Amino acid sequence: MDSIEIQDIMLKTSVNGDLQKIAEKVLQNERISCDDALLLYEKADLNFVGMLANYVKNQKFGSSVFFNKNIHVEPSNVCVHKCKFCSYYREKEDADSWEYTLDEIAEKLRVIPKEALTEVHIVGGCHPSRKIEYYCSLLQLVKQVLPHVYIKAFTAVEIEYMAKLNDLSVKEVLSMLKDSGLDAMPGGGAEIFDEKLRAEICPSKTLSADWLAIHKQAHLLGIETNATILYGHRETFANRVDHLNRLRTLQDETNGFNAFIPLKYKKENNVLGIERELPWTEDLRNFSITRLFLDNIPHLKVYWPMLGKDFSQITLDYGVDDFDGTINDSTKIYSMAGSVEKRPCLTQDEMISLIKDGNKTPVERDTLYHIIKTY
Ligand code: V47
Ligand code: SF4
Repeated sequence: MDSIEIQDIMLKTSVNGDLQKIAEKVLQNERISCDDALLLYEKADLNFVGMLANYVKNQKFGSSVFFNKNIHVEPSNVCVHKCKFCSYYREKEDADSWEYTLDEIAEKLRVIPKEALTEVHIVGGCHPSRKIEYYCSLLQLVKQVLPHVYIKAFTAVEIEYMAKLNDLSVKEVLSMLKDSGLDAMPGGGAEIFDEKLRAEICPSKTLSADWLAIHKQAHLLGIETNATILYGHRETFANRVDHLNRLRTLQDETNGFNAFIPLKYKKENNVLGIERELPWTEDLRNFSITRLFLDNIPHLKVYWPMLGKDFSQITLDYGVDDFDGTINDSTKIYSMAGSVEKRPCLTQDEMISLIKDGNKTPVERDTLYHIIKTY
């Protein structure tokens, strides 16, 4: 559908003149404001934002949907922070804590066929006694065993903790990790930037301004990163818009974010005490509005282990262009919080079929979004 046809449908169906004006902005490629985004969250129905988000996604990428072949390595679930929404962290003494040695990780990596992946994603808890040498050696090890892969590793929260524990600056930590093989950083730890709410749900965690400063420093060093939002807990629509706006503002400055990943709060096995998770329709609205507001972050990613394969397929009609990744049953963060997929794993063929089912074109990419192959 072109922009004139969409405008026509919007004119015939829209009940609200202000929403109509936002649609016009989007269709004319104009940036929408924070007030616009708030109005969309408060008033727009799913079809309205979905049609616009799909239009924007198609303008940018046509029918392409990107995917990559990756595994997650989670070196330890021991963490000094005790975020209230987290179902993953453990004390060292807990029976179900783990602390993989480099040899144990090497063993897992050595059995993976080379062609099965192009990315290793590494995140874990902020471990109180693992020094930076462990993490540098881990990166070197991955590159030694799988020299062809990109490594996307360590949230800003882990980076901040490494700096503190080793008495180094963030710049020094990032430089050491980059020299050891770090290619990109994931977007975790952003949670919600509103300071008051952040202090309630993750009181000891990296401050919002520091999370942003660490990503800015990474961008300045040439390390591309992702960004996330944790939504569906106690946040207001205004909190979501504020979060997106802080990211959009930083991206205007550095252009270092590749992808944005909305992470839906899952309620199992954590102490936040939210009784009802958001309905699926709100997830779709959130993906759509995010696509409309974040006009400068190219990729909008659905993290399917959390939302499930089938639902994730639907998000591809609501602004999402990136279907992360084959995973190979290698992450526990979400299964411990009650995610839809208990043992997340997709073969390349399954991934391709899932994308093709929705009438889209699967495009395999690497971590930095270089195209590997179109199917
Ligand atoms: O920061 C923790 C979230 C994040 C829960 O950059 C929860 O490519 C929902 O950031 N319910 C870590 N979410 C995971 C992450 C990520 C995942 C996939 C891809 C990328 C990427 C990044 O998981 C944490 C936190 O926001 N989280 N607990 C929970 N109960
Ligand atoms: Fe630790 Fe991350 Fe869990 Fe917070 S969300 S407790 S930082 S593992």
